[in-house]
Amino acid sequence: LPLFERLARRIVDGEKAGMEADLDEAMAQVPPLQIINETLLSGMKTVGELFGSGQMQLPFVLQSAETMKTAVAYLEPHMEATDDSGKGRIVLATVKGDVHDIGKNLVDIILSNNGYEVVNLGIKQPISTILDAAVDKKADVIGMSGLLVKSTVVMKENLEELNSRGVAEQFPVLLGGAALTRAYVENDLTEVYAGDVHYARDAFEGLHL
Ligand code: B1M
Repeated sequence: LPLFERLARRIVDGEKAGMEADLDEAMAQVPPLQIINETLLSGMKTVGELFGSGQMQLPFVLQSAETMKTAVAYLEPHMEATDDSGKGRIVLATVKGDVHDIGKNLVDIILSNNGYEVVNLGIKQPISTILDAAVDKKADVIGMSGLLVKSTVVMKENLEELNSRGVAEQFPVLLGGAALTRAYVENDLTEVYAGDVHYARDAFEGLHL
């Protein structure tokens, strides 16, 4: 297969052996972020489709996810970072009950490389932990990620909890993840939350916001 198709195929097949050489070759042609966005994410998209249609079983999805993480970790030191720092601080987490973290970690990488301080709490984080960290670290923004449909409900509950704790005005919230839609966030969740709440389709929109 040609290089970029081969790299996407590696994500689908969960095939790490020899991947670094392919990534080096790809980086000689295009920037690392472009490799992630155009090649590796298209591999993950295929994985999602195969899994969703029952053609791929969970252990193989996990292998693909591990391969994706290895590739991103290899590319990250080669990404261009901006000189400016101290633009602001975000506490970032995958919500309670949800283990998906590849997208959240991409958001972390992109924000960190663009002058923001990211406090990445990891996966399955209850709102109490997220809020404690936001207060403790004096965060400017709370970011929540979730990929399961049930996570969209958790996000709504989380916003209600922030409201009832009286911190909505203090913490604007950024939300992202495959199960969310812009309409749900902008119509339903802005109704619920007394502070600012925004939807980011991808890590770059998150950065822009
Ligand atoms: Co899961 N999984 N999974 N999975 N998995 C999905 C989400 C699913 C859509 C697959 C499918 O059925 N087609 C489906 C959810 C269906 C639903 O809820 N209706 C699903 C399921 C069902 C499950 C399990 C329940 C399976 C099971 O156990 N039977 C289980 C859930 C366990 C749990 O969470 N409690 C499960 C487990 C797993 C693995 C562990 C095997 C693995 C995750 C490994 C990991 O993350 N460490 C996994 C994977 C890899 C996927 C798919 C295939 C790919 C997800 C991914 O990494 N995409 C996924 C299919 C899909 O999403 N279509 C699927 C790449 C990533 C870069 O995209 O995270 O969307 P994403 O991030 C994007 C944007 O959304 C945005 O930026 C990123 C791009 O720039 N973004 C933000 C994300 N967060 C943001 C936050 C922001 C801003 C932007 O600001 C704060």
